[in-house]
Amino acid sequence: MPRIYPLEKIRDIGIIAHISAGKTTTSTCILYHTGKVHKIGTLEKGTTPLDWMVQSQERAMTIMAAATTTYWKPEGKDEYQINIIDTPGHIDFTAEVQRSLRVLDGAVVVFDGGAGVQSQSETVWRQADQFNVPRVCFVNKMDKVGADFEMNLDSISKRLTQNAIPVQIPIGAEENLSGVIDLLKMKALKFEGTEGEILKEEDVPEDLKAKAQEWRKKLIEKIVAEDNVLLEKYLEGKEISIEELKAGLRKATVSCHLFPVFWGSLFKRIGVQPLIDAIVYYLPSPADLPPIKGTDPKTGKEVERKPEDTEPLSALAFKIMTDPFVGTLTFFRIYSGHLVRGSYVLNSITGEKERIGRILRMHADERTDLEEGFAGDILATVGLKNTSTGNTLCDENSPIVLEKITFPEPVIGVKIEPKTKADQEKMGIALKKLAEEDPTFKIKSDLETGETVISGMGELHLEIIIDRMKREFKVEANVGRPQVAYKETIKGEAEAEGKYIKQSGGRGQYGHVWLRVKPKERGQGFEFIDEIKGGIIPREFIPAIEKGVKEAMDKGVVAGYPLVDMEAALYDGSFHEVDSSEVAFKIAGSLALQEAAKRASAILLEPIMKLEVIVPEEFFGDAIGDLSARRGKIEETKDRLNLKIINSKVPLSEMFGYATSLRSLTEGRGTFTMEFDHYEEVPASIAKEIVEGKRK
Ligand SMILES: Nc1nc2c(ncn2[C@@H]2O[C@H](COP(=O)(O)OP(=O)(O)OP(=O)(O)O)[C@@H](O)[C@H]2O)c(=O)[nH]1
Ligand SMILES: [Mg+2]
Repeated sequence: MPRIYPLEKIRDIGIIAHISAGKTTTSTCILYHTGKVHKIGTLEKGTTPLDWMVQSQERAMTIMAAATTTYWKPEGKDEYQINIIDTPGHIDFTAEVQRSLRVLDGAVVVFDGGAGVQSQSETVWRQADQFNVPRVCFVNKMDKVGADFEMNLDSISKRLTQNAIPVQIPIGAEENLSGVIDLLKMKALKFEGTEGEILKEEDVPEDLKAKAQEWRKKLIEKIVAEDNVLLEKYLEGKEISIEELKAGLRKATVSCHLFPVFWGSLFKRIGVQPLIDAIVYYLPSPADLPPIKGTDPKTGKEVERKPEDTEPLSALAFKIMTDPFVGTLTFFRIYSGHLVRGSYVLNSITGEKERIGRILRMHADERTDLEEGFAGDILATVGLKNTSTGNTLCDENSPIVLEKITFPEPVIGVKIEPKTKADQEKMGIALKKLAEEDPTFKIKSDLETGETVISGMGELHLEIIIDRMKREFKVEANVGRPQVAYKETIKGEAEAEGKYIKQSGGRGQYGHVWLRVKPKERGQGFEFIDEIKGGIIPREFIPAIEKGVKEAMDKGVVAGYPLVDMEAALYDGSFHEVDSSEVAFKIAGSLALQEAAKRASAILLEPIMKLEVIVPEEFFGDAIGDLSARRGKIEETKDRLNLKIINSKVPLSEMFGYATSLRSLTEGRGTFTMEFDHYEEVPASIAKEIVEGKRK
């Protein structure tokens, strides 16, 4: 069966933004106007099919990204297929944004028009930069008090890019917002009917003519500057048609040189249809992108796949989800080739073959079975046994490994303890399933103490995991207080010997090694270097030594936190013909590492968070004072209307309970967002308290 929509008529896009900017509302309005859903709902949170998780509905926020597909026919064009992923804004779920951006070709960045660029909009913008994802901007909530055209543009150009360019200007603002002016057509657009479904084109209002002309000129100048043919025409004073301008803007947007800006208010149902047109007009189709690069797992050489159905299959599994009804769902994006139901594909990371029993097109938590999938499709399948997030699925005759997805490390943990013996077993299974879904969720069980610590991106992240464990897996557990995921590292270089020798009658034990440790840069991880020459230690014992070293690193030497960012070189030692064993060398490796790390001035590291606090002016002093008491370093303060915005860096350990404290400090009017920034050395006096167990 051939494909229905040619590649040029497909869009794979994500909706990204700061928390609560209106991403899910944007997605829902798009689904409404394209006929995929039949009501927008009250716009109250928790009523859209996209936020289907109970945890989402209760907390009124998106937690998991939702994939859906819809169709749109712009005026005078054929119908297009738009695959949309609505992402969460809360930073605890940043992995959902990260993996979505990895497989999407374009994004709509939604802004809260009353607030300008907010901190997490900046974060997702940088994430999109990293993946080179073309974007259009949608400034929503232009009905809100303080919503202002210039303020928003100014904030975009200061915080994100100088290359954002309005393609519309709003008509009025705040409660007087009544539509937008299309600067290419030079027409006023009005949205009538209960859901804004009746789109009317009118003349540009007299009082906005000059402003519209001025911005049209800026828009045209930006577009022609990106295209030599258009530039020549422009300089010669020749007429450039709207179609030519659109084509020019499309090219510049696809190459991330320009970012078109649209305006509206979903609350007033203003601006949706032109935004859907913009997705089609300006964001890339899979055919606009360069071939995807990967490596041949056999030769390690770089290989490419063109986005065509006739190429060998290459697809990236970007998300795993446990569905109580169908089992494990694996979401994937097909980059090249096509996939038939019932066929086998190679997982080029595990080297195993997987059967594609079903091919599903997802609409949030609903699904439709398909017979085939094609290049450019975002689909799911069920029952894959051995495929995890970031694995490549491909044609076994033309294997390829696509670039993996990288995720941030957890910074916060809690101890959990099953309530009963029955819970204990179920808890193990539940945690394993949840960790398969979520690469930013980690489990650590200490065999000696029997303790389990789960760690993640923030308090909310762990709260959701524990809630899902209870509801979906029926596991009851006692949960400890959140604790910081400290790490340890070394500041200097040192050498140390590790000896494990027991030779008193019968077969003894003999392991003896010398290690040299050196610090590595932050984030560089661990490296084991084998410098043994001439069989001073036989080859077969070296992996055991490395294992011993790694086990010791996991336990740490300062306060029981894992050692990171260092190298350990094995450069000397000795062995005994009869008494040497893997076990003895493992213990020797572990002893040597512990001693070497202690000699190399081991220290504690703590996560430092980037914090943005917004408070009414009158609470500014108190908020600053409170941050200083929390060891915060203020980096910048700004004014917006009668609000103060404070940007700072604060250790995570000082931030527990901050929400409550800010609320009482500001009579409930302060807000904040926080995200992990980097690890830093814990000041000596505080490190001492942690080591002595005095600090909770
Ligand atoms: N005033 C006003 N409020 C709006 C508008 N659009 C959406 N909202 C409200 O903003 C809130 C957030 O909307 P959502 O669409 O859930 O935001 P989101 O970006 O998906 O939020 P997260 O997924 O939790 O990050 C809801 O209460 C909406 O009713 C608008 O145009 N004007
Ligand atoms: Mg949402």
